[in-house]
Amino acid sequence: MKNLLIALGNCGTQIAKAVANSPRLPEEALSIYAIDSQTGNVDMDTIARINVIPIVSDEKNGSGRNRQRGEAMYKYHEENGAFDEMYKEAENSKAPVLVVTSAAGGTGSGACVPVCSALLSRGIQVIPIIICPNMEDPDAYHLNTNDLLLELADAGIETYSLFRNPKNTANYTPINNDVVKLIEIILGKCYDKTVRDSIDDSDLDVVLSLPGRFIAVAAEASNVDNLRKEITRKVLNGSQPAWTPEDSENSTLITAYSIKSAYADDDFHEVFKDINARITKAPFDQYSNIVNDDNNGEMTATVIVAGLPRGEIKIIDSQFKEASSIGAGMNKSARPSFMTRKKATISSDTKDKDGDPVKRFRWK
Ligand SMILES: Nc1nc2c(ncn2[C@@H]2O[C@H](COP(=O)(O)OP(=O)(O)OP(=O)(O)O)[C@@H](O)[C@H]2O)c(=O)[nH]1
Ligand SMILES: [Mg+2]
Repeated sequence: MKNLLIALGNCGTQIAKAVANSPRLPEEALSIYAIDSQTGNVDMDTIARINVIPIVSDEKNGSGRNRQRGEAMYKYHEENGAFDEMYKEAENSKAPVLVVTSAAGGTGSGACVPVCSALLSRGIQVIPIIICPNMEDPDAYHLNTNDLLLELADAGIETYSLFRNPKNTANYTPINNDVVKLIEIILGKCYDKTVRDSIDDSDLDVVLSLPGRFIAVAAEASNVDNLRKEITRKVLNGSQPAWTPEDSENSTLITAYSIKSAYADDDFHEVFKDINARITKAPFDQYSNIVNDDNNGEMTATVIVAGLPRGEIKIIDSQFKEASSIGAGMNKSARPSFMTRKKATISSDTKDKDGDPVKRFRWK
């Protein structure tokens, strides 16, 4: 059985492309759908691997960063059957189905809740991976983000993952690769078989069923000390929000650690000791995958911490200071009634060449 990833909007589509390049996530293991209101993001390579569903709707491509419009476009195409095949595939996929999108835009952020709800209503476990704006991004990004998180909670999403975009750069390659890593880890593609402690699908099922936010990171280095520093840096200061010692006191956490090195059973404690020091109350449960393998001198480690609180959001002052209107201080003058007899209407009776009505979506 395959896993399924549904990518939304521009950000989602870029991440889908990075996922498509992962040797750990080949076509036989993972089906990928990308849904966006722009088709310019898609090249021939992408089309070969990714099922692209355009939700272009009218002459105004995109959503104008308007979540309601993103949602309306998704629902319109849903009603017309555009996602029937994807939903069928989701029903026959290995759980969980992953949905990846930025929170800040219109198309992906607006489509995310209807996609998740459609899957949940079919009894499918769905985990959203949400790319949040950084704290310096414009208010409109944060308004969209906050609305999305609230609506996901209302829709019944319990387990989820959040990333925070970097400041002062639009180079998304590193963070997109971090998302790819998370996907590899949570789909169980980083755990080699071993006769020692191991993490299997049912262990992952427990970890990913724990309500709350989870993080998943991977690191590699050529010695224990560097591996410890690198994995600790990625957990505490990486693209996924970390947690405070108080958060760990107040949360029921489950952890899953993996290590592959020549002396993995000896290195295990050392590599994760700084991360463990941040978990002040012992986790409810802990899984580990320990592989003794020389691995050509490279050492690799992964961490999942599940059950975390959401973390910081930016509260936006909703008192907008509107500019005075173009007609401020003016009154409408009267005019002869014959001039208002004609009113603008939107006709919906366009026909195609066979005489069938053309259904057109219009944003009013
Ligand atoms: N991590 C990451 N963030 C991205 C990427 N592309 C855009 N973003 C961020 O995503 C947010 C904008 O969302 P988009 O995904 O472009 O929006 P959309 O879903 O296409 O919606 P529209 O507003 O209709 O274009 C901003 O915060 C960008 O910084 C990407 O490839 N990776
Ligand atoms: Mg877009």
